[in-house]
Amino acid sequence: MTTAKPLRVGMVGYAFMGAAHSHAWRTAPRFFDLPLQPQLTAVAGRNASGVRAAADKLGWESAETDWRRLIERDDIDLIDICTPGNTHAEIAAAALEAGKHVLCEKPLANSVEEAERMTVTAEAAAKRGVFAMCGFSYRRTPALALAKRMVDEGRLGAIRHVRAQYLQDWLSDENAPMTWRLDRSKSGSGSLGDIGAHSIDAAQWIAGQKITGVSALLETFVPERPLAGDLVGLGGHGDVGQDTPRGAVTVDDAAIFSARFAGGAAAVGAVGVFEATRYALGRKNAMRLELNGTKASLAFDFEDMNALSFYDAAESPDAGFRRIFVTEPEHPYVGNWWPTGHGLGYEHGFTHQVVDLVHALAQGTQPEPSFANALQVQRVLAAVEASAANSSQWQKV
Ligand code: SOE
Repeated sequence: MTTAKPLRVGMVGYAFMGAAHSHAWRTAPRFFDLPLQPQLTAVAGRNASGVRAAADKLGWESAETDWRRLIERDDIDLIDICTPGNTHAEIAAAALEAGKHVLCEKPLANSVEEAERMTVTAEAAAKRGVFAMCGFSYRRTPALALAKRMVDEGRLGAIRHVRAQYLQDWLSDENAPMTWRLDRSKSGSGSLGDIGAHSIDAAQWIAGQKITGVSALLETFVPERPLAGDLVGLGGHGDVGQDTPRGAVTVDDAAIFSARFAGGAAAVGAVGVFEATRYALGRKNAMRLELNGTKASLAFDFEDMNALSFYDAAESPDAGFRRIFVTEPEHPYVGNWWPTGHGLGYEHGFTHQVVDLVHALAQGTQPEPSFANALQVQRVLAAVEASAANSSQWQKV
């Protein structure tokens, strides 16, 4: 039995992200020694039977049909926001003002203006010891955390190129149904904010440099989609016929941009290319990142997420890229799991996110990525949209 003080969590939303977060809250204290003991106190969702069933399935002690109840309850210390982007700003502000910590899914908001307000609120709350963090969970994939460590140790030298792709294919079928992810009023943008945001955050974090300007294009390949119930938001194909009514897709299907970076130790910043799409047939969740430095290169593909490819120019040139199997106990997060070679999965990133968040909260320090970090990503998203709307003209961030 742990003697750690409880951290009582209230989660809003219970679909794909809600399930991933629930798993993380349940699992983190079983594999990591945590200074606070997470408790799955309550989950909120609008549909009474749906949220009750989710509470039972995902392990929550109680269910509420209005997120405001979570804020009112004095047995909740942290609000975990797993809902579409259009709801983030209101929920986060209410929680922080009520003295509750916040974990908010990415992208932080649906506009820079909202993200700015959220950041102001979060920075004021932090002065009172109440903290907010944004859920860019890929930072906690061991291979990407190792990449960050290697860049910080100077093993790549100065970073010249950043090559980032996030490729999925679940929209390739033009009869895949409409989902909230394709409705700008709910999601803010399409591939760009949903998956491109992960690439932007990971690239900047690992390279230790910030994007200063972009030239972009966006495309929507399928402008209308069948309105045929999709619960998880990832397309599941229902019964779609010629008569099925169709709804307008109001977001980008694909986003492509080039970027300049600055900051860090390098005199000349890196240049980058980014691509995010849900139409890359055969690529299911290929979140790829390659960095070329003056001394070495690193490459990662989430479809082979336990590995990192490393080329060191100091080794013999014909050694080529070597594969680091990121399953050794000295690799980030890995030592708390299985014996060498057994590998981790998608859900572990969320568990590690909880671990890092809980440690920061116990120490009274700002967890990262902060809302300010996520606001900066939001500014890049906005610059990409502005450039694309203006014939790819260079747009400063
Ligand atoms: C859906 O496109 C999605 O689940 C994103 O919303 C997640 O953030 C990413 O991890 C995988 O793809």
